[in-house]
Amino acid sequence: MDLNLRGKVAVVTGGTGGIGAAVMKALRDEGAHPVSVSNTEPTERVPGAEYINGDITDRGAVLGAVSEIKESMGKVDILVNAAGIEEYAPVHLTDEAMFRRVMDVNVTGAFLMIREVLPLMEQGVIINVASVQSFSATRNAAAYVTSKHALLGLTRSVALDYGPRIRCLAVCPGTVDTPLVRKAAVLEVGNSEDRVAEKISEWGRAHLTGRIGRPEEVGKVIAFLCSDAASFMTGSAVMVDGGLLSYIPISTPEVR
Ligand code: BMA
Repeated sequence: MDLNLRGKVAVVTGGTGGIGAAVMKALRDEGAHPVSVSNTEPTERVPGAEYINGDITDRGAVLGAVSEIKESMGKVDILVNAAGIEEYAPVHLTDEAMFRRVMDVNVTGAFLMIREVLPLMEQGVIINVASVQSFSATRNAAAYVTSKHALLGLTRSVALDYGPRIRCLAVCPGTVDTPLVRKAAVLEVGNSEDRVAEKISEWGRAHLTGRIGRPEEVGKVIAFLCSDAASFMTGSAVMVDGGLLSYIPISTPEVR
C-alpha cells in the first residue's frame, strides 16, 4: 500500500531509539520528512531525517524545538509522541521524584509537544504511543501504569477538541524489543546474555504471537494511522500487542 505521506512534516519525540526510531524510518519510507525531538543521541540516523536535541519535559526546550521546526519547515502535519521511560516500584516505594520523572516524560512531555505544535498544524494526525498498560497493569510499575492510562485521556481530549481538523489516536504496544524492555530484563535477571534471552522468550510466550514485537511492527502501524488510509480513525486506542490483552490467564476445564 502506498500511504502517500510525501511532503508531510512529521515530528517524532524520542525518535532516537526504540519505537520512536522505527516510526522515523517507517514515516521516511512513506515519503514523509521526519524530525526527532529528543534529549538522547540517535543510535542510528535515518537518512534524510533531522534530529533536534531537546528535553520535552522542559517548556523552554519544547518552544525552542518547535520554533526551529517552524522556521525550517513552516508547518507540522504529523506528531508522534513516542518518548517514554519506565521505572519500577509499587506505590509505597515510589517517591515523588520517581513519580514526577515518569509522569513528566510520558505525559507532560506529550502534552507540551501537542500544545506547542497545534498552532503549526492546520490539519493533521497526532499519535500518542501508549501501552497495553493503558488498560491493564504489571506489578511494580505504578508510575508508568498511571502515565500510560493518562495518555488515553489526553488522546481523547485532543481528538474531541480539535476534530475533525486533527485526528488523534493512542497506539498500545505489547512487549516490543526496545532498550526500555531490554533494560527491564537486565533489572530482573542481571547482565547474563543467556538469562536475558530466556526472559525475553518467556515474555514472548505470553503473547499469542509466541514472541515479543519488533519496533518496526509498531512503526508501520503508526505510519498507516498517520495516512489518509486511516481517515475514519480518531479518539481510539489501537492495540499492537501480539494478542497479549486478548486472553485471561485463568485455566478452564479441558474438553477432550
Ligand atoms: C510496556 C512496557 C514493557 C512491557 C509491556 C507489556 O508498556 O511496560 O516493559 O513488557 O508493556 O506489559
